[in-house]
Amino acid sequence: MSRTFVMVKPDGVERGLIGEIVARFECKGFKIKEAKLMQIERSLAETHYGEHKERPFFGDLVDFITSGPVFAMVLEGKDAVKNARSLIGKTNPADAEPGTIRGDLAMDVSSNIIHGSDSDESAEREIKLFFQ
Ligand code: 3AN
Repeated sequence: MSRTFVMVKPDGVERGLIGEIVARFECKGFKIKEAKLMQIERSLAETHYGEHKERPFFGDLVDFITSGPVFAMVLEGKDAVKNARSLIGKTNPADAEPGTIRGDLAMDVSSNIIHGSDSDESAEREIKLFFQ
C-alpha cells in the first residue's frame, strides 16, 4: 500500500463536483485517510507549484489555485500515485480519455478540476505541505 495526495481545485469545488470525484476514488478501491476543504495561501501555492516557477503560466496557476476553496485528500491504495493518475487522466482534458475524471468532467488545461501527485516523493512532500 502507498499514499498519494489529490485535491479538487477551485473550479471543481465551485461546480459541485467533490462528491462525484470522491466517489470515483472510493469505487476504484482507495481509502480516504485525510480530507479537508481549505483556502490555499499564496505562499503555499508558490511552494506547491515550485517546479513550474519559470513557466509562463505560473502566475495564472497561483491565482487560480488560490481563487477559492480546494478539497485536499490523502488517499491510500496499491500503487496509489499511478492508480490515481490513471483515474485522473491527462493534464490537458482535451487529450484525457473518456472515463477519466478530466476526460469526463473538464475541457480546459488551465482549469482541469483536479491535482494528483506525480511520484511517491511528490506525494510525501505534498502531504507534508497540506496536512503537516
Ligand atoms: P498534472 O497536474 O497533470 O500533474 P503538471 O504538473 O504538468 O500537470 O501541471 C500542473 C498544473 O499546471 C496543471 N494541473 C494545469 O492546471 C497547469 N498547466 C499545465 N500546463 C499548462 C498550460 N500549458 N497552460 C496552463 N496551465 C497549465
